[in-house]
Amino acid sequence: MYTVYGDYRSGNCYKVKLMLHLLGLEYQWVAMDILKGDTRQAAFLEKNPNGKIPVLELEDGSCLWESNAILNFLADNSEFLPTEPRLRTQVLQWQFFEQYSHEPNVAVARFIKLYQGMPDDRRSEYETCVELGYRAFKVMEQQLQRTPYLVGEFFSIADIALYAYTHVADEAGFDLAPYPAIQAWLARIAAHPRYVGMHD
Ligand SMILES: N[C@@H](CCC(=O)N[C@@H](CS)C(=O)NCC(=O)O)C(=O)O
Repeated sequence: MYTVYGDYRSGNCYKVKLMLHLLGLEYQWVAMDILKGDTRQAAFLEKNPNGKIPVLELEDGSCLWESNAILNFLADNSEFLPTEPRLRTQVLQWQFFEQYSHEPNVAVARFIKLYQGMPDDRRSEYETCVELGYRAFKVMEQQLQRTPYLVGEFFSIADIALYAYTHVADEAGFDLAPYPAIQAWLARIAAHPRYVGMHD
């Protein structure tokens, strides 16, 4: 059985939880609190020297970290990860986009607003994150106007990676009303029979 070290409020951790549910895999969840410094403890740094969650621990005790890498591991040989090279590369393309253009803006804006209560010394950084976050949503909207999922016709780990923080973008202060294709896509993912919510 897998063990996930994670925080229920974290979108990066939620990616792993959603993937495990969609695949119907059993796991145990070890709750971590980043605000209390759990990820800085020596025992945890043995699992991820970078001191970040999520971490997926396998039965033999080996650990995998970086949320999108974990998604690729779990989705191997499943319907959520195509084998055809061009499609598989498009999945990676969206996952790299998520880590470089989306998550550093949407998740950081959410952290500053929701976790930190918008301290004055981070307000200008927050505003930059919001501007760049909307830029990322525009890119997603353009794709989702054309195809039901980010990589064509099927639900993949590209969608899981980008769903995680997009579906809680309102908590970061974003308004997705001008992005109808993103809203329809969010509803499509949430309608999956094995879907699990972030706080379920
Ligand atoms: N690129 C990493 C980001 C992981 C990350 O930033 N995790 C946050 C929680 S969402 C964390 O562990 N923060 C604790 C810290 O940086 O001390 C991934 O996708 O897994």
